[in-house]
Order: sequence, then C-alpha cells, then structure tokens
Amino acid sequence: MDQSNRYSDLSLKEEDLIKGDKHILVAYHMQPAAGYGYLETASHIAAESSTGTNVEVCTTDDFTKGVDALVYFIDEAKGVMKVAYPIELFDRNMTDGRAMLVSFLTLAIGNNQGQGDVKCLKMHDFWVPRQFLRLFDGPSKDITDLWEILGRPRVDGGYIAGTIIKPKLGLRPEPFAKAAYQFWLGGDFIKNDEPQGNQIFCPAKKVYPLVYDAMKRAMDETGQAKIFSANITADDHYEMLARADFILETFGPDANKVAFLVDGYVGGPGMVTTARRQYPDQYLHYHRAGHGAVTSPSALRGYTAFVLSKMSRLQGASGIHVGTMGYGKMEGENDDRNIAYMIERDSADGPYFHQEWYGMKPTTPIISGGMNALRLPGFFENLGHGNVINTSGGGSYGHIDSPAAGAISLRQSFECWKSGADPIEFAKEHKEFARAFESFPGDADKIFPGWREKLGVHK
Ligand code: CAP
Ligand code: MG
Repeated sequence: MDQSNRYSDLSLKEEDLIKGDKHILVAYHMQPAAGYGYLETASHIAAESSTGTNVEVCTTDDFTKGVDALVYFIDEAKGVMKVAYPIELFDRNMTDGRAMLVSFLTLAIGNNQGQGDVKCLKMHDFWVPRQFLRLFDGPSKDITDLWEILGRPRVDGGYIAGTIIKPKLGLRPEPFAKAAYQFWLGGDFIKNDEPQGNQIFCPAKKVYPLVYDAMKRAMDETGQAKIFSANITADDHYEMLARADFILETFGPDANKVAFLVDGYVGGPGMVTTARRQYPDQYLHYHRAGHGAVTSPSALRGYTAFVLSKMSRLQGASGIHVGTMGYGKMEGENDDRNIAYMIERDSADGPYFHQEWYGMKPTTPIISGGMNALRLPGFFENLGHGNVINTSGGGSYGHIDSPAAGAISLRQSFECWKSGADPIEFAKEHKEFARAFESFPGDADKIFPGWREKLGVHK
C-alpha cells in the first residue's frame, strides 16, 4: 500500500522545521528492495517509525495524524531520504519527564530495519531541536575535570597519555597490577580492556586493591596524579552498582581518580544511563566494542559511527572511542574528524545537519586502536589538536624498553607535534621517542622512510 499521501510532504522546508523546534530530523541512506518505489518505501518507513503500519487501522483519529512522521526530502539518485519526527512521538520518563535515547532508537532505527520492502537503510545524521535536547542528561564530567585532577589548566589542558592493560585477558591480579604500575611511571591514564571484569583468574575483589596500591606507588614515585578507568559493565543493574561501589570504596580518598567504563554499544543506553545517573561524580567512559556490526561502511543497515558518537553525548558519556581516523588498526578515515568535532564543540556540522548544543558539556574523543608514538603526530595534524585521551595498548607494552618508556614516548610525540618540530630531529633529543622507531619498525619505515640512516640505527 502506497502511504505517501499521508506520510510524506515534500513541500516542507528544512529551515522551517529547524526554526519550528518541534521535530527531530533524521537523514538516512536508503535503497528500496526490487519492485518498490522510492517515495512509497520512504513513506512506509516513516509510517512504521511513527504512527502507522503496512495497512490503515480504524483506530486512527485526527490527533494521531498530527504526530505522523513525515518524509520531507528524497534524492532518489543519491539514495538519501530525510524524515521529520514530531517530538511528541518519543517516550518520556515517568519519574522526571525527561527524554530517553532508547525511544529514539526504537522508532528511528527500530522496526524499519527489518522491513521487507527495504534493501538498505542506514542513519547518517540526525538533528535535535533545542527544547528536546535539554531533556537529555548530557555529560556530568568532561575532560576539564580530568585536567584538573592531573594538575593542568582547565582550558587547553592537552594530551592525556593512556593505555589499556594488555594482554586483553589472561593476567592474574599481581601481573595485572604490575602492568598498571609500569605504565603509570610514565603515563596518566589506564583503562581496563573492555572484556576485563571479574574473571575467575582475576577476581575484582582481588585485583582492584592491587591496582589502587600500584596507583599510589606510582603517584608517590612520580609526584603526579594518575587515573584508572574501571569496567563496570554487567547485564544486571545491581551487579553494575556492586562493582562500581566496590571500586569507589577501594580507591577511597582517590576515588575521584576513577572513571567508569561501560560497554555502551553491547550494553545499550540503559547501561550508559545507569552509570551516568548513579555516578555523576565519575568520568563516564563509553567503550563501543561491537559497533562495527552496524556502523561499518560495509554495513547496509544500522547507523554510522558519527551517529553513535552524537547519541553518546546526549546520553551523557564523558568520553567515547571515536576510532583513529585512518591512523590506527581499526576502520576509519581522515574525515572522521567531524565525529570528534560534533561531540567536543558547542556548535558543529554533521554530514547533513548543523547542531547547536546550547552549552551541553562536551564528550572527549578517545583515540584507541593500534596507536603508538609514531602514528600520533599525523593523527594530531589531521585533527588539528591534541586535547584527547589516547589509549595505546600495543604502543605502550610493545615499546622495546618498558611500558613507562612507551608512555613517555607517547607524551613526547605530542610535544613534538605541538612544537612543530621535525620528528626525526626531535627523536635525536628524546630517547623514548627515538626508541619507538626501533620498537615499531614497520610503522617507522612507512611513515619516516630513511629513519635508520638519519637516527644511526643499523640493526
Ligand atoms: C585498543 C583496544 C580497543 C580498540 C577498540 C583493543 O588496543 O583496547 O578496544 O581500540 O576500537 O582492544 O583493540 P591497542 P575503537 O592500543 O593495543 O590497539 O577505539 O575504535 O572503538
Ligand atoms: Mg580493547
């Protein structure tokens, strides 16, 4: 059944919808299945994602029609469609009237994902009107709070050198804490790798006291503050709280140096919001493992990494992994920097919409996945700044000399880029950075051809 009469209005102008402040706008890349018309399919998507289904139902009244989602733009040649969703469609909390991300997902990227008349349907951007934006929690803590803890200025506090405890799994409590201690001698920030929690060979109750002991010793030795991002992901809300409470109690007077890591894609918005609302004093670290299933450019459905990141700021993530923009080991491109800009700025352009955030706190881009000191200068240059958290697992624990040397090489790499120095010249004066060339010779050959002769390395 063609529902375009009811669920599309191509005369609506985007600028009027934006001025009206009453709709969430969504841009999709869509191709209908063979035998279905473009506008007809787009209209079925709007129906299925708001007030309709595949047939007319007799219970519909005039009020219902007033909250229909409407297709207001199609470009069949490019396979782009845009839908305006009246904000009344979205479910609100009973307890406090606020918005919930899960409702946005259920409608805008819900049943439409399985429609038989759709060949592909992927969300590429969305725009939130001011009156609805303010109903989301947004972050309670941001990178300025971490800079403060690290004793840096709250503005332009610079690069945070981090790592992930590696190996990913298989360390017992003592070696785990030792790995943390070794990195903290040179670096700022350590995160659990996303699957680490309470494995039988590394019980949380045993490992966290040792990690706190390692943190204290590293702080004594270096005279600097250190931060640990602890994974509290669990299926059960109460289990999450039990983990989080135990960790805060363990770190006691240094609990401000604990961030909470949540596997936010597999765990979903409920888990992110649980952490955001129960622990507003902790930095909330959104790890996105699994997101590639829907965000990969090869995925024809789902949404993009840009959309995932933008949603995470609404939910209140203090920081989220945004990939490495083509410089690391995961999928990504240079122009993924618009992902970072959208979450860290107050006003930013997405692929289809410009978003104003009206003072909502920023979400820090967390750069992770195959990074090391040699890859970072190009990364900073592409992004245009280094005010990020970077966690380099292999890049720290793979350094020839030690994890501390790995950490120092990362920080030196930032200093090198910031000062505009030539990396080879800089390496001549900075041992840890220089030894990164020997630690990662494959990258060195690729990024700095001729480095062996220039640095006098002949092995
Ligand atoms: C990085 C990492 C992260 C990935 C995830 C890993 O380790 O801990 O989970 O970065 O990707 O296990 O691979 P390395 P993204 O530094 O050793 O590569 O950040 O894109 O979500
Ligand atoms: Mg990981």
